[in-house]
Amino acid sequence: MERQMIVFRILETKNKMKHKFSSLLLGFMCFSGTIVKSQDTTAKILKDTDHEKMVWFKQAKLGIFIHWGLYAVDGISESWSFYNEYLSHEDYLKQLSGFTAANFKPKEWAKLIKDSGAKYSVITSKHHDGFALWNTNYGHLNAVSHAAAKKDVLSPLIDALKEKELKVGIYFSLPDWSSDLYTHFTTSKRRYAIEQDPQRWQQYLNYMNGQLLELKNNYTPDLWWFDGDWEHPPEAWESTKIRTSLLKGAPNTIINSRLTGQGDYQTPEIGVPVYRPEAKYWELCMTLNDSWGYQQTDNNYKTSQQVIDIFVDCISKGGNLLLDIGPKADGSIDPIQKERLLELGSWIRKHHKAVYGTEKGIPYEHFYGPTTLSKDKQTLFLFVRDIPKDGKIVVKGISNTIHRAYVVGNGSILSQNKIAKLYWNKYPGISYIDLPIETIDTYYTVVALVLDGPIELYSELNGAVEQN
Ligand code: H79
Repeated sequence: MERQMIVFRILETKNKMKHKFSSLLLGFMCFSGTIVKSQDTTAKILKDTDHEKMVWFKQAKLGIFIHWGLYAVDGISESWSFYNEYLSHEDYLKQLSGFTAANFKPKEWAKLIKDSGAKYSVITSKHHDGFALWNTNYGHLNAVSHAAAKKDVLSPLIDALKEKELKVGIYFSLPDWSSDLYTHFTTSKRRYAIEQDPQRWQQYLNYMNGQLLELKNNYTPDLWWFDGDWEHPPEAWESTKIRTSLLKGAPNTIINSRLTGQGDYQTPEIGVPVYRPEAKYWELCMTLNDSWGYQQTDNNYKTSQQVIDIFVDCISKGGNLLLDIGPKADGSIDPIQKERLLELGSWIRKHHKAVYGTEKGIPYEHFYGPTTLSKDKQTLFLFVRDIPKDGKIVVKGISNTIHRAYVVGNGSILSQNKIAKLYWNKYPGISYIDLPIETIDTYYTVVALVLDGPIELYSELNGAVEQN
């Protein structure tokens, strides 16, 4: 009869192997056309990322993504509407006269973001359509020269975010479908191929890098969020050069994975990871409805419960959520979007101990739901979505003594009892923790288990007595 106490790390390794197998399976199914894998979950990231600089990002858990651009005027899809030829480029640009920013209140935006519980925000300085929100010296397609706003709208927003002590991320599209120097124009129109006209491509790179340097020098962002790298290989973008130049004098800046692998963290989009991603650092970007920018026809908003479901899923798997809002062209924000952010914020405030600075939780075999762990791994946070029908929640295979169980943000101490525990061996038994109905939260009730030391999970295949 061989019994072993297996520490957390070993179990994690097992899970990784399971995940590798499922990735393989998924890869095969993709190939056979059965499943379309969500974008970018396997995007490579650099191995030599400096862990020190990632600390704030790892602890932050929530960021707010802002998609603001011309597309908010008519409420059409950002850049893709003309790229996919739903309307002409000329008609797309007519939105310039409607981008007024007349009711743009950057301090209110920053307050809303702060109140959502986010620790950082990422703003579209320029989407694939090439429309720049700042006063760029490169080209005329920007909020100052051509749009009705006639002002730089990026600077005041970044100032307001910094004032609220929020970290600042800049979204920048590598492709610029409006630039004559760029290869792609629409889905059916290419301007040229790089190998036919390398000089023209070099001119594009100069233009793009010029804008990047402006952004770097003006705003010293904490994070760069690239997009659209799939249109060219790393050598064409010269992405290693871009990384080097952006980190020069600013080595603590974080870069997402969409710089053809020259990034620090993985960037899955929309697809909430079913399995815990392998990457040490990752962030799911997600819309509130089905659109990134403001679209008045899209009312398919996720409920607050659903937003919090996704958030809890991310943090329990050790990642961040980058939740998107799409302000209107006048700079106002739709009341539903505000409401979702505030509701999330008040839930996070109540449960902040179980959120910020925590680590990914334990496998579902031990608890029927998402969990997180305190940094010292001595407190396990259980996220209870529903109302347990017998007023009890169940935890299995935890070898530690549970010193205390309490409801986070409420304070009630909970009673517990253990079954199936034999005094003469190490099988830890099954703990039932009483969760009175009065303590149930609207979204997730969080129960903290204070342990006698760093968590130890019992994962012996057999139970207490090995019979056969
Ligand atoms: O800004 C929002 C979107 O406009 C942008 N990213 C978020 C944050 C976005 N761009 N593209 N996508 C999202 C999905 C694109 C998928 C495709 Fe493809 C690009 C399909 C075909 C080309 C990915 C890359 C799949 C194949 C190549």
